[in-house]
Amino acid sequence: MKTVAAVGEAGASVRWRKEPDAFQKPVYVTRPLLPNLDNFKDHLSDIWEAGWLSNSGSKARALEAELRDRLRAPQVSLFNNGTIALIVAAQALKLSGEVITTPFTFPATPHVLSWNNVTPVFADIDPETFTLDPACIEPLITSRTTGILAVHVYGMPCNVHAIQEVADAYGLKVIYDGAHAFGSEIDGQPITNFGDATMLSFHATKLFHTAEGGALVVRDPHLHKRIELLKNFGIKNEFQVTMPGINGKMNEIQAALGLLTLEMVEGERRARAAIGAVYRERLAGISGLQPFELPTNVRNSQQYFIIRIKKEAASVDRDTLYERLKQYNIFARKYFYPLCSDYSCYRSLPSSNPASLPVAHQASSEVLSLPFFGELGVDGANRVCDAIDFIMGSA
Ligand code: T4K
Repeated sequence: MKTVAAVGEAGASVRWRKEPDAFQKPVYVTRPLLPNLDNFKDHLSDIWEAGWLSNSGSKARALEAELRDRLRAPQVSLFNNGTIALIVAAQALKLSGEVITTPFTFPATPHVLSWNNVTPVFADIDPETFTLDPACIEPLITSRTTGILAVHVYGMPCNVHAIQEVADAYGLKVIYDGAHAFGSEIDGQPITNFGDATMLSFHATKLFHTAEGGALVVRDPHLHKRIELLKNFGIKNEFQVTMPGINGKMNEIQAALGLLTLEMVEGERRARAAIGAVYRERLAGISGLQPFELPTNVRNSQQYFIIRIKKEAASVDRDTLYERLKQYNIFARKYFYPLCSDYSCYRSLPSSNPASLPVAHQASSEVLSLPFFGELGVDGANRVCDAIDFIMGSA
């Protein structure tokens, strides 16, 4: 640590503070779980021996069975990534016209609608949960509305009961983008139990991953059949193709990686919970800084650790903190800034008017995703806090 003079007001006594050392290697917002390489090689040997690399092979079937078990779901469809899974969900549910969604998300969410020739209609979010505000949905419903695409952002469950009520009242389909929500539960119920379909992402940046990958979980067996057809070109059998499907299949190498990372998930969840506890304790006293908290009836997916920096109360704003952390080799992320409604491809939509999305704009200007992965350890988390403390002047 270096000792430096703290910024003091004219005439005030100068405080001397220790500047924390920068990390030697870059610290990213996340790191993928990597199973023992020999164990992975064993799976590769099986795959080589079988000479079967894709198209619902034994590894993919085994992973599907494991996930059905874990998610307590009657059926799970694996995909090559979460975005294609969502595109297929929208196709399978025959969404058309307009679908109401959130602007506070990753680009994949509204893009999935565009790829289905559906216009995204952005509704504002709830100030506490940052998920689609059910009260903002109803005023946006028109004769063209066919569905709601809501996001369990950071694994925070949407208000599923209120959303279902609106959907039922207007005959709308509900799709949940649960890219961040693997392992989330509401009152002990798996998050995938709600809506018509839920997508999970198994991208390398997700706690449970298959390098690239994803899944759709639905409860209706007819819908499941349709999804299985759509993800395999619509092929019913060797001589019958019944619908214009796509190639959404997960391959055997992805599935083998998934079988191994699945065994590591609970340990990783515990390691992340310990890091979260350090962040919560150490950052609590910093003026203007609030950890984003989940309600007690929710099982945390442990996907991200988010802080909010309140401009009016903090000594530095979110953007300054984000930039200055880089000096310590810490690469936090602004998930999610900018809002999707501000992208050049969506800006001209009537629903993108910032005046109708005040909460989303506020959230997007305040959030910062901190490094959150088991390998960081409690010591690493403390060092991240030292840097934040120092930058924000409370050390
Ligand atoms: N819906 C929502 C709400 C989503 O958040 C996402 C994806 C999707 C849908 C689509 O699901 P997928 O089709 O991806 O299954 C990352 C992920 O690529 C993306 O999957 C994720 N959301 C998003 C929130 O995060 P970027 O653009 O931030 O990725 P990148 O490359 O900047 O990676 C972030 C950090 O992770 C890096 O700074 C370092 C670390 N990293 C990344 C990779 C790929 C590693 O350490 N190792 C790696 O292999 O989007």
